[in-house]
Amino acid sequence: MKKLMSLLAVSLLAVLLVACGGDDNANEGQNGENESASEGGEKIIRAGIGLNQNHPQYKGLLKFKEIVEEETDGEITVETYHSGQLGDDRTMTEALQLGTQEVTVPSTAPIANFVPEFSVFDIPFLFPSEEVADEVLAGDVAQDLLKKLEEKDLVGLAYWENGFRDLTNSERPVETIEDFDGLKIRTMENDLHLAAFEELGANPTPMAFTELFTAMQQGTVDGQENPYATIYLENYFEVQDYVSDTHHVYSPFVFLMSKEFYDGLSEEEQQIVRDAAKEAGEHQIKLNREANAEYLEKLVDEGMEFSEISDEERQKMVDAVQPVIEDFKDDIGAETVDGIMEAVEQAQGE
Ligand code: TK8
Repeated sequence: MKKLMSLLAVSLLAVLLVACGGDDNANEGQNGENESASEGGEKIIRAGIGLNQNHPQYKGLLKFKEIVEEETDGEITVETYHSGQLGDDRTMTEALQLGTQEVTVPSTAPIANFVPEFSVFDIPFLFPSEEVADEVLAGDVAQDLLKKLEEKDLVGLAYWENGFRDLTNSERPVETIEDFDGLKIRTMENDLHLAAFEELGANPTPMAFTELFTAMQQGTVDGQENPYATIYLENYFEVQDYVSDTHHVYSPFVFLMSKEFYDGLSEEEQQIVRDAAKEAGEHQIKLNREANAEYLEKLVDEGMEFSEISDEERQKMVDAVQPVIEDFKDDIGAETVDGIMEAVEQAQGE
């Protein structure tokens, strides 16, 4: 019922936006009627993300725009929107399903609300390194997961990178598992994330990314977890005092396209957007890794206190969250969990 209500709300919002011309980019066809972006003449891709214009994710979107407009000689135009201008991850993903938006690039965690198997990437401490993550995401199990999106009117064109997630808070340094005790931590809207932070002793709250800064500013939550690039570029150092290198989850992004729009493209155009999403993803991942490497130092320069998690303490966290993996294995799908775990072992072994 809740899902139906939110879909109805999104549909009403979409109708209102288009009806009152809320966006001067509305796709007016020749006869002034609104039509889906891939019908009629010029095709328009409305590409929206939650992070701001300084983040490597937006630079990846600009790269996608550059490639697609060049390769199609302007037949396809890409409009880029950042900072949640078109809504939060779940709202934008629903807009793709409705055909009122064409591209968004959420973390895999909120995608799990549409395709539960994607929660496999939320298993804490799954990936030991970026290199192993690269290998596994390029492998059959992860690539097959993208195909499952089509059952939900979505096309997954490529994996991009959000990165290793680290904890910040405004209450105390977090160096041991005991330090999590009672901390009000915002998590992404994903049941596995929620359960994992409960096992660590925190008091987690699921929340859309667009509400996070205000919630920290008002003290509704004590802390959050995201890669250093997001923590720095979203200015979380203004409302958070402590940062710890928990590295508890590696989050991929998925470059999503509306299936309605994708199916309306010619075969050549479909290949162009696929290739562009992959090439722009390589560019985004390179920028993201450069950013994450330098931004911890900048966070300390901005006055945050950094706490390093020892191997011994991290092992206690790994042990504490093990029951969550068993609890969620059926929800995710045992075949997917076992397949990804085997892929990780294989990538580590090489
Ligand atoms: C941005 C989000 C963000 C994610 C989160 O739209 O929600 O904390 O890590 O990157 O997708």
